[in-house]
Amino acid sequence: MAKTLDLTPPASIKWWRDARFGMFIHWGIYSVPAGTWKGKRIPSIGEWIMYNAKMSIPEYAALAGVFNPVKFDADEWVSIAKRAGMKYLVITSKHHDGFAMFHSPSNPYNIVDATPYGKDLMKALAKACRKHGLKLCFYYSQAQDWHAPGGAGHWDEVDGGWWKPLVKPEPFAKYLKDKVKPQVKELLTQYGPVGLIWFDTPVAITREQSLDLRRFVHKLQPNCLVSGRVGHDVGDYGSLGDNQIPSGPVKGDWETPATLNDTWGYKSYDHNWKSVQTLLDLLVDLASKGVNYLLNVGPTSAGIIPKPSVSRLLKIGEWMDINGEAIHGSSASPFPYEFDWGRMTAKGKRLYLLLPKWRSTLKINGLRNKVKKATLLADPRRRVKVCQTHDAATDFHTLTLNLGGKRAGKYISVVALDLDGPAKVETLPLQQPSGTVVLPVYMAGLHSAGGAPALAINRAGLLDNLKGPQSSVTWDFKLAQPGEYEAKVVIGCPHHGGKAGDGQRVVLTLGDHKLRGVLKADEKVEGARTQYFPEFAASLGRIRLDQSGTLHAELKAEEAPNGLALASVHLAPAKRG
Ligand code: H79
Repeated sequence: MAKTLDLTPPASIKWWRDARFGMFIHWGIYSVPAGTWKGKRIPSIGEWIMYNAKMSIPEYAALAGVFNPVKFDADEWVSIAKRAGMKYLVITSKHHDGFAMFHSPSNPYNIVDATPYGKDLMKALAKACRKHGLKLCFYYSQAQDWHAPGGAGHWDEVDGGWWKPLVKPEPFAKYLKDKVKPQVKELLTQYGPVGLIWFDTPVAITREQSLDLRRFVHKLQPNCLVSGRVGHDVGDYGSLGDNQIPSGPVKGDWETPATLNDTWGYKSYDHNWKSVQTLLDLLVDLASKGVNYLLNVGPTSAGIIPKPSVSRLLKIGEWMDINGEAIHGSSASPFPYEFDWGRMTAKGKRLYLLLPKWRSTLKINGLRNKVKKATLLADPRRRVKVCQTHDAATDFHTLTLNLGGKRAGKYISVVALDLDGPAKVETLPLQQPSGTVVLPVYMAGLHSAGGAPALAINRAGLLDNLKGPQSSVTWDFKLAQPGEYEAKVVIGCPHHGGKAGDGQRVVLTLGDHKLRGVLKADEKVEGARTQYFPEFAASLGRIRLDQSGTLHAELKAEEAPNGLALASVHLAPAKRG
């Protein structure tokens, strides 16, 4: 009988959990064309230029002949990451183009043997990481390799499209044996301790091959973690989609790789930089959900991290100097939903309230602990008045903080709450002090009957497949104020772009009342989280809720042949008139 597979991560994962914030570096010979080929700007992400411009192997390989990053300074790169409050650094050792950015004795298509630069800069980077106390980690594209025979997407097969069957099992196995394993071994033996190997795009790799790679890494360096994209969910932690921000807390260990502009590898004309505010909003949002933020820079072919990236990272660092304790070593918010005023993280008996917009009074419902003290991290001497009440009829605990009129700190102000013990919170969705009620689908009961497919919440917290009247999602939630409410359904998109669910007929039951409607998803949900995975709010109209206390809600898709990607149901006090 087969032994049950033990997928417990090494104990070393503790450093990764505590880190919360890391630097991704996409650097390769694609930084030479920097997004332009034969005078044309090639759309989409820069490190994909070989594929997107349909370059031949000799054409692309010639770029190595001019790759000479004389301005590269390992110490400076690592210092920038450190200043930003990043605790690990993941650099592309080999991307899908197949070119090794390290010295690879097993394969001559590498920086030492094929470029005029001729030096193994990973050695310098390893040294700088040790000096500054960051974990050195390597990205390695284990399945896609457009250069090596047998690799997924090898250019002979490109014209067929790489989403079509792209690998022949035997040449792929040979490629794993002859290129991937020797190179992974080099990465794990030439540079001292490696924090993790960031495998990516596990197209066409079998489960056995993913497991074999995992074992191979752990055998060479038992403390080295293996990223979720090794394939088949056998990594030491999970990887969300590129730039994907979950809508709620995720169980287990997860990370989101993300861009500072819209590319990973350097493109000379991508100036769509996110603001410092947006970057901090994302960092804080992810931390509040227990997710690591791996934020990318794409250095130029000269070896320079673009100035707009550096200036943003340094500003993040200034914020971290004051507020880093709310991020490093923190865990997800004990509340299972997002707040409308900001985000929360936790550490032992401390809660951190992270406010992007200042408010002189902050109210929070559902905290059952006694708050012993509240402190503003940016102004520790300011007195924050704390008031806690309990309404016996509705069993609502309300905490009121008087923060004062003057904003403390920049970008996101942080209040630390010291509790009488580990946080104890109400687990049902609660009406918020603002009057709104959010019913996230990841907190719902999921029901399917009559042979309908079982409903499932995806890793980003959305329900992808609500369709047909036999399936429903239900919630119990607590309301403090009876009254007239405006109901909205928030829908997401399972894939980039599009609106999943627009035009479909749903029915929302709240207590004895029903609201029927066809979703018209024309209100875009604003915010940093939805830039790459948009969400839309569709109004269902008004509904009366006559009683306070615990209420029941149910949503069904009466006619949704294509399925509905559901994020949440929102109730907001209806405006009079
Ligand atoms: O390394 C970065 C990306 O290159 C890599 N993951 C992050 C961390 C990645 N590999 N594949 N993908 C992301 C999915 C890419 C899809 C696309 Fe395309 C590439 C969209 C546009 C270019 C392939 C070519 C699909 C459409 C055209």
